Amino acid sequence: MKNILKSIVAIVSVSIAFTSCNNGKSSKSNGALSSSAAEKVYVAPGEHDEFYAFISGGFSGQLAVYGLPSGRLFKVIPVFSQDAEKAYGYNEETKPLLNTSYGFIPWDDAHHPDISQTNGVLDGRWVFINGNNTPRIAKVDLTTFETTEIIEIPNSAGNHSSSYVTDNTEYVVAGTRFAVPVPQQDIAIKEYKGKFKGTLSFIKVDPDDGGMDIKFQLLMPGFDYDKAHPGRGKSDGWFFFTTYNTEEASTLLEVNASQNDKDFIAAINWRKIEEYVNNGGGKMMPTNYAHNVYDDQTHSATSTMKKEVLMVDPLEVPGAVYFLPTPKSPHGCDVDPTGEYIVGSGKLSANVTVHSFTKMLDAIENEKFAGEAYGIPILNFEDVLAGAVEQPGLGPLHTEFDGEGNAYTSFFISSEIVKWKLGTWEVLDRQPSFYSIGHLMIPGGNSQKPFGKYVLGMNKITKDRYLPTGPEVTQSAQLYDITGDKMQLLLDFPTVGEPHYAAGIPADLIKPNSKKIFNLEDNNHPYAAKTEADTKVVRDGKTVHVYMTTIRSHFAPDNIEGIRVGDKVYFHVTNLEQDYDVPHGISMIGANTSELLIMPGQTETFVWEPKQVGVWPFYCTDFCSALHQEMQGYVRVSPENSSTPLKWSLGEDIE
Ligand code: K7E
Ligand code: CUA
Repeated sequence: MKNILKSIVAIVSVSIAFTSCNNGKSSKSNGALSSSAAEKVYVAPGEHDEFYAFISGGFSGQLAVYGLPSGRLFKVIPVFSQDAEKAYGYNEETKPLLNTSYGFIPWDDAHHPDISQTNGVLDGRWVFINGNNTPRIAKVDLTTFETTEIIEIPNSAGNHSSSYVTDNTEYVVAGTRFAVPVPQQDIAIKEYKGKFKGTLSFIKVDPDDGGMDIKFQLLMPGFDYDKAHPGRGKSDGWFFFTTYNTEEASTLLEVNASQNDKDFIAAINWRKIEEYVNNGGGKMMPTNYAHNVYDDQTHSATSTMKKEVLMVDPLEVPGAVYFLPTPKSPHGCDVDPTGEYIVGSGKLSANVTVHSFTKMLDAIENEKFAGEAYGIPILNFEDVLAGAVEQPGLGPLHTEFDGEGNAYTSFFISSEIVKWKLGTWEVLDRQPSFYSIGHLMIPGGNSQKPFGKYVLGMNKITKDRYLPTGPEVTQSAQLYDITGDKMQLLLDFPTVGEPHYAAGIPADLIKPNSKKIFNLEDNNHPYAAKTEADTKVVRDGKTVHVYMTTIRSHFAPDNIEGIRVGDKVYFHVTNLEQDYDVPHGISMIGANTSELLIMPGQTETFVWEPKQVGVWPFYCTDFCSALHQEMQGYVRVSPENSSTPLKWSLGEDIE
């Protein structure tokens, strides 16, 4: 009797232990693993992370730079949105980067960063990222971590299937999410079917300086082009785009665009089209788009409006465009490192569909067609299918690869990452994500050479994982170790904006090239003052140009008189420092713009329009030395009709 009682007590206490363990699963059971997990993400003070991760900021419009495995945030690179911290989009030099055919657009929705590649391997030169809302692609230079080019995409709307690069960064692509009239025109929305078109843009990248230029646009049927991935290795020369709304509905898409059993992955033989175009194919079409380029020598951007684009009708290039039927509104379109498998994640499908590139070529050669759409051949589903991962989870979105023959797919609805095997399609492991994962990223995981080691999940919801901060709680990323058979959750860390895709790369591929200063000698800014002797103030009617310098710990000049109400005063400030990590800032009372933050050797400009008579101070905003607080000056503003002479000084009184 006593023994029976003892066993019952034992069973009950064991089950209590289990219950409490399960209840705390979201955080506390991971806490139980914390000592080994903590070790794996611990980067000691002063040590560097092994990887950079560039995580898109979604509706913040920016690109944030983190270290992995620590999850530490290093920098938010302003791309599509103004950033007062760095004066991006506020100073005169960077404003032209945000110019578009709609005028100055200081915001966008940034989703998919992709690092440049050479021979299908990340080369760490640039990272490209798309702006969804006002279609654009930006390029960030990975020596300066600054946005150096933005090209607008005409005839496009909701630039979502973008900005992925080919094996040798020959092209970066931009596919339209929304079909629109091309060219734009005033027609009834119900005319959608047949009249609205979808363009896929191929932007040529200069192999030396990364300069972008739209080579051609492909005028496709009016579907929604969602995601894209270039062929790799054996399938290099092709590009794949998922589509939804092949129903061509224009209202209540949640119902009307979910009718077809299968939508398509569009397979584009871009090399064939390039050849056609190089031989004079395609038609120039009038349009209007901005091409904005930042020059490291003048430290200034210029914006050029382009007036035409080369449009290609797919029917004019036989053998270049095919449709692969893919179940139920596919979102992610991912190609494995060998280039053989094209994974289409049908959001409403029970399975993850995988197409075979080899079978696709065979089906094309043997004309195994199931029909056509607007004259474009539809390949027979069974003839291109490699296999399917059966019921792996709910709401598959995106897939990355570890280079060891495994794929990792994110499932939004069932909120998990599922690891499965290419070729056998068997599920090997699944780990929950907290909560509702969107994209995931393995460093190099969309190239021919993934670096494995970690998968980073980027989640839409965090609920109870962090300290609450009012109704808006942080978005977040989660890092998993993938070196073993089973994934292991290591770390949660908050992210900037809403993360969509990210690009990761070994730090060694970027670190040695990171710029420390800008050479003052090479500064060709038209308003640079390269020594204090060159500083001056020049009046031209109501416009005044101040050629100013900074060095620890003063401005030259620091006293200016003879400015009048109604003037437009340009402060062109050159930082004379030539030491690493010594920026200076400047801000002026009442200026309708941000401060400047000027890197060593750089010149930046802000405009001040004084409204009131008086003596007005300016100061350095960046704590630059022990005497930073002394780094200040005055501007005397006189009435509009005053005859106070224009004078300036440093270290002496203005007489
Ligand atoms: Cu799936 Cu814009 Cu790539 Cu977000 S998209 S998750
Ligand atoms: Cu210069 Cu503070």
